[in-house]
Amino acid sequence: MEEELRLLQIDNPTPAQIATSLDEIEEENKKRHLSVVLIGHVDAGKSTVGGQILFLTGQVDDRTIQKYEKEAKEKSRESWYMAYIMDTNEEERAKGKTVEVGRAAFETEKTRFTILDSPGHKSYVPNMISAASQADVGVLVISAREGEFEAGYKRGGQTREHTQLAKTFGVSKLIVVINKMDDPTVNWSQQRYEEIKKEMRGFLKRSGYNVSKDIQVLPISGLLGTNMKTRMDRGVCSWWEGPSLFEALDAVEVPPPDPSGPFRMPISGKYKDMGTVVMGKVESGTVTEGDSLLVMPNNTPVKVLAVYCGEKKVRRAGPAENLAIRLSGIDDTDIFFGFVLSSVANPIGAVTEFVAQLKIHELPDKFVFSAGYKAILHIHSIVEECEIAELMHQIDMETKQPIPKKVYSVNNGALVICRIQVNNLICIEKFEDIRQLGRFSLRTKDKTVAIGIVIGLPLHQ
Ligand SMILES: Nc1nc2c(ncn2[C@@H]2O[C@H](COP(=O)(O)OP(=O)(O)OP(=O)(O)O)[C@@H](O)[C@H]2O)c(=O)[nH]1
Ligand SMILES: *[C@@H]1O[C@H](CO)[C@@H](O)[C@H](O)[C@H]1NC(C)=O
Ligand SMILES: *[C@@H]1O[C@H](CO)[C@@H](O)[C@H](O)[C@H]1NC(C)=O
Ligand SMILES: [Mg+2]
Repeated sequence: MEEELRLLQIDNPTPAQIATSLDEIEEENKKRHLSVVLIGHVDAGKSTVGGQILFLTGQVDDRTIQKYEKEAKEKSRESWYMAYIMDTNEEERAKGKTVEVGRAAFETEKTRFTILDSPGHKSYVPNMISAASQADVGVLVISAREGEFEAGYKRGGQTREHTQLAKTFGVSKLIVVINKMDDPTVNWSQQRYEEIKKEMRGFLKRSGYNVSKDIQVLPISGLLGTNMKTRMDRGVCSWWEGPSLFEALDAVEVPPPDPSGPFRMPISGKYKDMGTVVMGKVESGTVTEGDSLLVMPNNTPVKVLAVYCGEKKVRRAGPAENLAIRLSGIDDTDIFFGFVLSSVANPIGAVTEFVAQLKIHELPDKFVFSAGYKAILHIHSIVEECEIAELMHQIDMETKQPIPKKVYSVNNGALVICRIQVNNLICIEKFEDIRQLGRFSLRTKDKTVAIGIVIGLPLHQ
């Protein structure tokens, strides 16, 4: 009976088999995916731009907008209703400031986008960095309103700090949107636009961007949605002949993720079900049913029995997919969160120390950052106690060059290179190799002390 069934399936594929082959076809035709982080000074309009994108792509209806208008008015924040689409918690709405990174998704002709709306306030810099280190492209939002550009751009303003941090944490392309062009102090003035553009281009060049290749500047109104989805209305602004924000985003060129890289999937969940099922997001490479892999750092050889992408069984899956993988060869009790499912030919290294570039954010009272400092390391799905073994040198934020003198301790705001040690073997990568496995935060008492990237690993372990 069973034999018969199997024969039947060859001639008449089951719905599951059809779905599997359709998935593979779909995989191949799929639009590229880009993550976009919105950065910039507090109140520049990041959440408004994010909310407007969702509105323009039909993801928020008029009734909801009216509800937000009413709620914003009740909180004496009339103009904040568009930002309310992204700022969803009570504190954010009451104060008109983003705290948590907001997420949203939309599509253009060639691209599926994930938007990460970061907070501009300086207290939340770690959240901004965490968003930036996940992004391919940055949209730097600048307010053209009288006094606001100046306030954001001066020392201590977040326009410069965010730009430099975005560059440090891997955002290689920037679209600079000069926002609030509709404001009565601006009235779509070309002179104001050019003034800001000139200043920004000089600064971006000094921060290490190639302004002709990596930077695009354009004027918008996030509040009114002007020059965002469709090109500029000539009745509103006669001098702008360039692209809209959506066009500019669609045209950004970034190297696609490499499906032929070494397979890496940090394990963030597991259960027992006809073998051991592990869950996680593929950060590099491709997995196919039947593959032999290693569970690291304990070097256990395993075999892939089945791959599930969401609810669907697939034969093969590549980078950025969230998967559940059924394995044979390992017991679920031998797997811990933070372990990495890895290729055999090119396995991920397991280390107890690494060299990092760190931005010190907020030290506990009366503490300085020096060798011997202890914190909790959070890197991909790993949570592990660590100690600073050595401060190597401090980096000048603007020039990105090491400061040529011995450093023993640093304070908040410093950018430093240091050596970090942990007690147990951990599997990580250099940030430049696989970003998501090479960026981390250091925390003490639930506060982010520093954010960093892995820049060096020991050669032999
Ligand atoms: N006139 C005008 N006002 C705008 C525009 N974009 C944003 N605003 C206003 O600027 C204020 C701040 O907007 P948000 O979107 O909350 O700014 P944000 O950059 O997200 O601020 P943080 O999350 O605190 O960093 C609100 O009052 C908005 O209505 C615009 O294009 N034109
Ligand atoms: C912008 O236009 C408004 C209304 O037309 C006017 O009241 C305001 O003075 C203008 N502002 C500038 C800077 O030209
Ligand atoms: C910037 O990019 C352009 C275009 O790719 C290139 O011709 C130019 O040499 C680059 N400039 C710098 C300073 O790298
Ligand atoms: Mg915001």
